[in-house]
Amino acid sequence: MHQPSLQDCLAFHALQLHHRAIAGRQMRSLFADDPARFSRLSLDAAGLFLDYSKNRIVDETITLLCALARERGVGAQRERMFAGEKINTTEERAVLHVALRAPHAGGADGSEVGAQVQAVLMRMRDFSDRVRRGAWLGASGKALTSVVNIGIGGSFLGPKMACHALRKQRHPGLDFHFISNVDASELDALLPRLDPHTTLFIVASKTFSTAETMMNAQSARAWLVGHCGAAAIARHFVAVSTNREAVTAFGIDAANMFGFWDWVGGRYSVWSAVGLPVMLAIGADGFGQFLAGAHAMDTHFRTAPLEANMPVLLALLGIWYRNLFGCSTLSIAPYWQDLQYLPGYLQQLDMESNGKHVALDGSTVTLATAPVIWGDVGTNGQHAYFQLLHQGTELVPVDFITVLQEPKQLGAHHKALLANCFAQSAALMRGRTAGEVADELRAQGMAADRIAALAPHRAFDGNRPSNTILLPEMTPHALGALIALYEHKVFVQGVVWGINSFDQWGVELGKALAKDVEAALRATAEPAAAGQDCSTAGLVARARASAAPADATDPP
Ligand code: G6Q
Repeated sequence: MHQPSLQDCLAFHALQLHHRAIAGRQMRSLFADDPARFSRLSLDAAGLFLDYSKNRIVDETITLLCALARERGVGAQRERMFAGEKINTTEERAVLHVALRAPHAGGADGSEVGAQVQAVLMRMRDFSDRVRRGAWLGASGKALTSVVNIGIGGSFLGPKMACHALRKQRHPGLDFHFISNVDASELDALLPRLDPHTTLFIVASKTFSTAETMMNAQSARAWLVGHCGAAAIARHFVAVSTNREAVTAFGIDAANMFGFWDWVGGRYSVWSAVGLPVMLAIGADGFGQFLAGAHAMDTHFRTAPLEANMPVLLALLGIWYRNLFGCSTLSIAPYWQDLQYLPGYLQQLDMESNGKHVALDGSTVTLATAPVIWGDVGTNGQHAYFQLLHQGTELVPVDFITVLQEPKQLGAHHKALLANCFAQSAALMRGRTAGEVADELRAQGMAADRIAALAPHRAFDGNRPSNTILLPEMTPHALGALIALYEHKVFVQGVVWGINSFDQWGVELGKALAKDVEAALRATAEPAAAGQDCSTAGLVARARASAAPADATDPP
């Protein structure tokens, strides 16, 4: 299917002209001229509030951006996704994470998908209720108290982020751990702190073949069997996967496996059985609220006009900065400590989905696609990299995300947190002119020559854009809506860029090469360096020279 390149779109040309006309406008004066700017350039959806008034836009910008979305077929592609068409063309798969959160009465496409989803949810509910009530007993008859999720990438980032974000609503008798890295130090640090008689391992892997997960799962199994015997596996190991055969070959009974389907992409899978740790943490009803929040955002995304559609607006603003201003990164700044894993989660969601340079028809794209996504919680970032955001040579748009409701404990901190969040976006937008700096220093009695020397350093250009997203409370519903907001944002950008947001061939090459390198590292005889560049062969040789002799715990 050939689609004209983005650069050749009429709407894109119009945007380029518009950009030339308004890129120099100062947001400071746009605000001064228009007291209604905030109420016009903000909206509520699915319980979330978005303020996008601190962007370098005028009303016409939104009109032109929406025209671009129309010309690129965003509405039609959105319907194809909801209808379960195989829009992941390189893997010939449907993309139906929206069906995982569609209410009972059928899947998003009205087919048997909905019934399958509900059946797994019922089994998850039954299992998590039993664990939470202390009715699912370990092999020695004790209730379980520790949950260890072993998985990586999409089988790790979502559950970890959500369990942490909803930390205050977690079951008090269960603690949660997430093991992903093949680096032994993670597991090695955790296992001695666990009681094998009260630990549940969830091996989460869509394919059940991911090297890191399998190695960690084998080591965890050996540890459990060493303490409790092989029969204990049935009470202490469950699997989340699409690969029943591999799960049973590993030694986990299919009765203890929670399935999902190839139409759920790894980075879109927290709504599926991959969310089992989240359900264990907050209960089945809480997990239902998490799904309901996402569904509310799905409904908004599917029905709201583009001009008042939160994910569409976020996506188009991202395109405005990426393709017209040339911004190469987007910073995510949650002002809420429990959202500390959100930037990492969104990094995968966005960069693995839209970090592509090949269009759907196989041609090379002619304009930039996904920006680099990065960030950390506020206020920590303010005391570190925010310097560059305020005064550096890069224009870095920021998404500020915070929660309005004051926590029960240490409530006074919350106002300080909100104040910092709102002040940062104001400072980025407004800046401070050299004249204002000079006035201030003069009032402090500073000499004129010193003022002249200092003013350029202490002035801020401002005009640096940001969005602010407010959650009323940190509830499962609000978190579900927030994640779905970003999922659909990424989808819309992928459609505008004309790429496939749902494959990830870019991670394959490294995986394949790692197998050869690992074989060379493990070989007892000197490995032939055939096919390896001299750098890789040299590094392997150095590692072999310093390797300890294999011990009994090393896998063969
Ligand atoms: C996500 C990616 C990737 C994947 C991991 C784990 O969209 O495909 O992050 O989730 O590689 O894969 P498994 O779940 O198959 O172990």
